[in-house]
Amino acid sequence: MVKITLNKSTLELTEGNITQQETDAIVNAANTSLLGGGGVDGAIHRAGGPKILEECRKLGGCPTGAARITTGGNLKTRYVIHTVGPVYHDGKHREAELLASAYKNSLNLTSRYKLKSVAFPSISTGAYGYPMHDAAAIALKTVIDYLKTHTDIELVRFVLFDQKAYQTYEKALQELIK
Ligand code: AR6
Repeated sequence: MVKITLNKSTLELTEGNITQQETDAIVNAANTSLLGGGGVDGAIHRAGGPKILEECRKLGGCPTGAARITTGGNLKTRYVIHTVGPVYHDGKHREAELLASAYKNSLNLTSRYKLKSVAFPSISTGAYGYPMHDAAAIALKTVIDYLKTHTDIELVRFVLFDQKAYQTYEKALQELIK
């Protein structure tokens, strides 16, 4: 596990499963329908039970780069923040801007709900095909910039699903803070 301090907040990288996190909120890498899917999305709905989908249905979808919030259902977290990352084409379709937006809007919701801790998966790097190192640099930079200018969130944790993802984030973080 890697931990760095920014102002009074902690940014953490850990290898693990997002559905097991006890942070106030966890973030879901959803699609624009908000009606479920595979990957992290499937795992969250399976572990969290039907209440999450029930609330999602009432939201009427979510544009790419935006974020919405629901109950955490049966999960250990109070809230699930659903955000939609971009599908990666060639890097020339506003992918970087939309990915940063997905993180920024999720952090804005965390603040608006006065939550102290939030856990993110590596958005867009599975089914949506975003190259992991580029995505990690954008994710980390967006969170670091946010924590430098907002002091309300005490902990932002990245939960990376395997060792390779973890090591890629660790390298991207070193490059950003050196
Ligand atoms: N905990 C943490 N990370 C995970 C977990 C987990 N339980 N499961 C997978 N990952 P993906 P996307 C990692 O495909 O690329 C869905 O069908 C995974 O290894 O879940 O944003 C949605 O409905 C990868 O690095 O999300 C959308 O249609 C990362 O999480 C679409 O996939 C993201 O992979 C979204 O695609």
